[in-house]
Amino acid sequence: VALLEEIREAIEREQFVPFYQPQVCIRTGTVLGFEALARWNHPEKGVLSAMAFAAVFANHELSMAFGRELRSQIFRDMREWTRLGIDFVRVAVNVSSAELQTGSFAKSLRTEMATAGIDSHQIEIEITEGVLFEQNSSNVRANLEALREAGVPLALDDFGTGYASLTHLKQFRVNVLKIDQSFVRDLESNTDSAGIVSAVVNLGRSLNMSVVAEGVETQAQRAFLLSAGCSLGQGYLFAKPMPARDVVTYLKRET
Ligand code: G
Ligand code: G
Ligand code: MN
Ligand code: NA
Repeated sequence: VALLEEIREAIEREQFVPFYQPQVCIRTGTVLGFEALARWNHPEKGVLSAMAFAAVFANHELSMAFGRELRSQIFRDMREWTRLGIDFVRVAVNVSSAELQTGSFAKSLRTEMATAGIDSHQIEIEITEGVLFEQNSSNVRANLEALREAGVPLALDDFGTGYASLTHLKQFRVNVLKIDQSFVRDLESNTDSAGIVSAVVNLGRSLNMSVVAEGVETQAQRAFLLSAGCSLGQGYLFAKPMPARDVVTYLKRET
């Protein structure tokens, strides 16, 4: 309860900020987009990652307030990049299960986007497999359906670690599969992981979905992914998540 109270205050004080991690073309290194990852700019403890405030994602009311506040900053950053003439393609935004279970989520998101002047093709909603099995699944379904109708792409995070079946991929019309970093991590030492990665890449290709490999840290992993036909990668090999002010310099260095 003390932590939730602290988080509530931190939202009001705008202590939560988005960091951005590039998603790149594995072959050429071209930046095609970013994933926004929340960080807590804690006045005493410094910059904290999501583990320190995961409690927020289990609380429906706080989760909505948190998401709204974070997206307002993300959309502001995106507008600024556009103003500077930067082609960033799109930003993937993580959405919690609590948000998707809230009936008003899709409508609220569309209002935020309209207010900020953000088009549906400029963002992507990232959800974890577990979301597809939530208790309040009728709200989840309705929200995902409304977002699909609005043209907002859907990415399935941590793919392969949960229970999502091929039927779910079809039913929820997932656009992007993100291969969990646990499979990428031991690509070189574990033939099962290598097999799983190859299979997911082929699955994505057959179903006309993009596939993003997460947690790419070494050139050897990159080479394997390239030979497996995986087109997109994200990980420390390319760049760590960075604050908005570093994105512009990073993109200038890239070109
Ligand atoms: O960057 P980090 O290791 O802290 O991220 C861990 C996890 O926290 C991510 O995989 C993601 O699921 C979650 N996360 C990070 N930022 C956000 C956010 O803004 N909203 C939601 N719902 N989850 C986030
Ligand atoms: O949303 P998701 O759970 O996928 O969040 C990804 C998490 O993984 C973030 O916390 C991010 O900081 C972290 N991350 C991103 N790239 C790498 C990487 O190359 N190696 C490791 N170990 N973690 C990474
Ligand atoms: Mn994610
Ligand atoms: Na992930």
